[in-house]
Amino acid sequence: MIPLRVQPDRVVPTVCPYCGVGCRVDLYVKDARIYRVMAREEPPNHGALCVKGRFGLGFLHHPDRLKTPLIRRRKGAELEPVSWDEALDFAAARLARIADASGPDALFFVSSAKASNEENYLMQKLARAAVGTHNVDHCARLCHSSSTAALSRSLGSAAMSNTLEEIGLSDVILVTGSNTTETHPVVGAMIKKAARNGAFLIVADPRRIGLAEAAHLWLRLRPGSDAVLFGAMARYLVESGRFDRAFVERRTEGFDAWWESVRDYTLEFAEGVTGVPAARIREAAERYAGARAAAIYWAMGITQHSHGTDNAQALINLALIAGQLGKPGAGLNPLRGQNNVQGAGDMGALPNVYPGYQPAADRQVQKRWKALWHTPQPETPGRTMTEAFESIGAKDGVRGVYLMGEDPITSEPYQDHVRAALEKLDLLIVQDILKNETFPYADVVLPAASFAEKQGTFTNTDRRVQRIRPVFEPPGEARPDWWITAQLGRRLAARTGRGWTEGWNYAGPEAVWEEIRLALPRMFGGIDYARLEREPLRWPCPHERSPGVSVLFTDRFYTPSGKARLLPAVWRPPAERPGGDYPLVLSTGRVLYHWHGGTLSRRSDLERAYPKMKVEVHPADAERYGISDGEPVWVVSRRGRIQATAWVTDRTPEGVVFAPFHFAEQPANRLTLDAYDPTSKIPEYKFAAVRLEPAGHEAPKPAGPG
Ligand SMILES: Nc1nc2c(c(=O)[nH]1)N[C@H]1C(S)=C(S)[C@@H](COP(=O)(O)OP(=O)(O)OC[C@H]3O[C@@H](n4cnc5c(=O)[nH]c(N)nc54)[C@H](O)[C@@H]3O)O[C@H]1N2
Ligand SMILES: Nc1nc2c(c(=O)[nH]1)N[C@H]1C(S)=C(S)[C@@H](COP(=O)(O)OP(=O)(O)OC[C@H]3O[C@@H](n4cnc5c(=O)[nH]c(N)nc54)[C@H](O)[C@@H]3O)O[C@H]1N2
Ligand code: SF4
Ligand SMILES: [Mo]
Repeated sequence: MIPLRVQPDRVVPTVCPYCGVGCRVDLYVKDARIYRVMAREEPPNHGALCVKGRFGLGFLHHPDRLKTPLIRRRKGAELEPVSWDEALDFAAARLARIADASGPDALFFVSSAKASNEENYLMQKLARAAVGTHNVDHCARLCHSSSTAALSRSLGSAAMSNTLEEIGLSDVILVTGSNTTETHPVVGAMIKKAARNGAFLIVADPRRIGLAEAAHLWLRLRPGSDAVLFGAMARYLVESGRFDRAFVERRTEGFDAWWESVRDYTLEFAEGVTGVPAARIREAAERYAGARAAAIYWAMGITQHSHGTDNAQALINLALIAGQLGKPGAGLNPLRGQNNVQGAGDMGALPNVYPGYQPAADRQVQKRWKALWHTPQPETPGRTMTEAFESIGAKDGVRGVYLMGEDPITSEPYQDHVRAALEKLDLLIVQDILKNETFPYADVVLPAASFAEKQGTFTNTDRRVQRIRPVFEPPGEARPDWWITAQLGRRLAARTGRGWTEGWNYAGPEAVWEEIRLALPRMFGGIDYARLEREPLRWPCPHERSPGVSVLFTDRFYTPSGKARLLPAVWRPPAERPGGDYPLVLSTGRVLYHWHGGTLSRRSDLERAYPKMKVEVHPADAERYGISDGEPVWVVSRRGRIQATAWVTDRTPEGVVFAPFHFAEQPANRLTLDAYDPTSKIPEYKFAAVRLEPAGHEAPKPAGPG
């Protein structure tokens, strides 16, 4: 510990690397170590930070940082340290060998929402230009893919329609499926403040989360029943004449088919399915539609279901029916999770779109990218990440995976399946800053520089592009992701004959950004590094004098017709229902102090603040199954079991067990199932059938099929 009075060697302004709020921070550095993190007095955080930004950066100096390139020459051999040249040659040769033998679609590229815009751009360029496949994706597949699927088809743009600065302008705020005070804490605090200052706060969440305590109206719906809840609200508004008729007539299409889909969703029907009293659903609808400006914020409670796209669609339909779009303080606002998940999508790290969300299957679009990259383009869209993992081992399946900043062992559902799949791969490249849980499966390890060791840009949840800056040198031989991917790009371009090795000679991230600007002038034409040095800018920002657009859709939607599409959103039950030996519902998610599989947060001071995995069990269920508060308990599903400490609390509703997925030794994803939403391919992380058994007496029955 360095005392607080110490004189820093330097103070570096940058961006917190954890969540999509994108808080701006000053890092105080002494002897190449960060000893203090201070919030900057500017948007988006205005002097506020959460514990992760403040105390969570210890991972930068952890002994598990990767410092040397490693290769495994044969399956079964040990990983051995090699030079960069040897590692890159080896990786490129192995990638090319698979592409030659089985075609470019036998390779899959996982980009990273923790890496910069420039790095995501290069990863998808590698797949499309140097290899010749659209097989590229990132963690949004596991996250907001349901929101983006529904928003793009309905509105023509999937980003937040409004901005965090507008929270104070809303007179009603509806938050659903977002544990905001723990997962976007600075936004959670802004929403609480707005509620104290007169905004009416509606929270729809099964758990008594922090915002439920602060809400004026809490709708404690049953997990998985959202499409009925929001469908019934919209239906009631139309039926009672409280909807925005002018908005619906002028700015939307598809009313009739939508109306047909919610015909049965009366308030009474909704009460039966959701468990929320009809009068409360009615009040929520009236408040929301009656507001001058009402905003909806949502996250994983909506999206991570086998019917996540319908859930998100139900929210969109509600906003359109109530005319709560295209004005300050209103809007549809998916809170994006990772620091640069917005950017990873913007940069086209997705199998169905190029950068700027240009459709990958469109011949005209392909032609434009061919001209920019001087390389023929693959014609058919690629696989999603979840489909790619499912395909491993199958005849036409994926044989080689290049992972940048992603840890599938802890983050994908049904861990036993993921392990088996990774073992079947002919090639796994892991490019990461730390030894994560997937590291042992790697055939090539490429040590990356962290956010504090490189230049680049991140785009936060409200479309704000912000610069990061190097604080110190990367450890050992670690190099920035952009450098590594460009090195592989040049080698692959030479080997695969997909020409144009010059397209990989970048002087640095700024040169990559200039290529992005050139390709996407309407989104980023006005954003350059020099301007970003003075001010963060929001896209769309088409020219040098544009300050960037805050409120989207003020006069038109980004669909071909300019109108928003109301689309049917039908409720379907979850894939696996509780009953028999598995009578309870498992819901997985997050706690304030930890991050995903724990790779970052558990290698920092946060580990001391929250050292033990706790599962929330309702008192009635605890009584029924003989579970005591603070005692160990087995959580058992059809796929496996884990042991954790029981937290007996009515935070979680009766019949529902909540487990965080941050503890790799007790992986919640050993329990989850691989059921996916048919449109977005997102896994059903928020609903699986489990049972509880007190631990310590006897080992539970082994989990088997059925
Ligand atoms: N501390 C911390 N913060 C994070 C992260 C982290 O790992 N740790 N990860 C980041 C990332 S990538 C993301 S995507 C975000 C996620 O942010 P959140 O989505 O807020 O995180 P979850 O814990 O998954 O919370 C989901 C919420 O949905 C509720 N829920 C569960 N089932 C249902 C349902 O059927 N309907 C409704 N309406 N609600 C339901 C849960 O009770 C919970 O309140 O957080 C980001 N911020
Ligand atoms: N059961 C369950 N599972 C879930 C979820 C859930 O709610 N429940 N949520 C899902 C969601 S929303 C998400 S977003 C995913 C998250 O899943 P992942 O994206 O796999 O999770 P992270 O731990 O954030 O992994 C990021 C990796 O990036 C590395 N990294 C950090 N910075 C850099 C960098 O600059 N360069 C490189 N190369 N690597 C870097 C970290 O060391 C880490 O290994 O989990 C999903 N899984
Ligand atoms: S709210 Fe998000 S961006 Fe801000 S300090 Fe916390 S983790 Fe970092
Ligand atoms: Mo996420």
